[in-house]
Amino acid sequence: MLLLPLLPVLLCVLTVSSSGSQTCEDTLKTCSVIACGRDGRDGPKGEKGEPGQGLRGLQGPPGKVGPPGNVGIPGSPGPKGQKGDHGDNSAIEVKLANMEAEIRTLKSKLELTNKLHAFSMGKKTGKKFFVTNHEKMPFSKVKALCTELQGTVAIPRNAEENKAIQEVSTGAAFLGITDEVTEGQFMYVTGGRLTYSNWKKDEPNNHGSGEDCVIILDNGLWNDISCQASFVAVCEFPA
Ligand SMILES: [Ca+2]
Ligand SMILES: [Ca+2]
Repeated sequence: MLLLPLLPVLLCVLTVSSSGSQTCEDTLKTCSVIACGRDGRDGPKGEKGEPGQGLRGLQGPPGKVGPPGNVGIPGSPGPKGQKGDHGDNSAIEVKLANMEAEIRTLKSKLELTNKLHAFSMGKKTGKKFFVTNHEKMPFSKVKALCTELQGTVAIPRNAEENKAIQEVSTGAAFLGITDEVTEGQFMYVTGGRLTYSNWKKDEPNNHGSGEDCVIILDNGLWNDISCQASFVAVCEFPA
C-alpha cells in the first residue's frame, strides 16, 4: 500500500534508464515528476516538509507519589470563644440536703435523750433537777464541772429540794453555798443570802483553820467544811 504513491516515479525511473536514445525532454512529456538536469547532477534541496500526521501514543500511567513536603509555619490564633456556662451546683445542693437530713436526725435523737434523762431523774414539769456522777472532788472542781455542763452546784431552796439532793447523792455532797466573802455570812454561789437552811446541831462552827464550804450529810443535815476537802459533786439544772 505504501508503494502506491511512489509507483509513477518508479515507472519513470525505469523508463528513463531503459530508453537509451530517448532524451530527458522526451521522457519529461510522460513523467512530470522527473526534473531534467543539464549536466545530470542533483537538484537543489527541497523545503522541509510538514510534520507527519501519525497517531499520538496513549498517555502513560501516573508517576510515583513524591516525598512529603516540609512542615509549614503555625497559623495565627483563632478568635476568642464565647463565655462558658456557670458550673453545676447540683453536687453542693446534694451535700446541703444530706446535712439537713443529718441535723433533723440529730435533733430527733437529742429530744429523745432529754426525755429519757428527765424520765430517769424522775423530773417533774416546772421543777429543777439534780445530777451527780458520784465522784468526790474539792469544791473548786465541783464548781468548774457544773459550769462546764451549763449548770450550777446544787442549792436546796426548800425542804423538798433538800430531800431530792439527799436522795441523788451517794454520801456527803457539796452545796452551792459559802461564807468565803464574809465569815459567818453564808451566800448562794449564784448570789443572795440564804432563804432556807438545814444545819446540823452546833453547825456551822468554822472549825479548825476555818470552814467556808457546806455539805449535805447522808441524813440531809448541813455542816460547814473545808473547801479543799473532797465530797460528791451534784449539779442542778433549771426546769
Ligand atoms: Ca466559814
Ligand atoms: Ca463545821
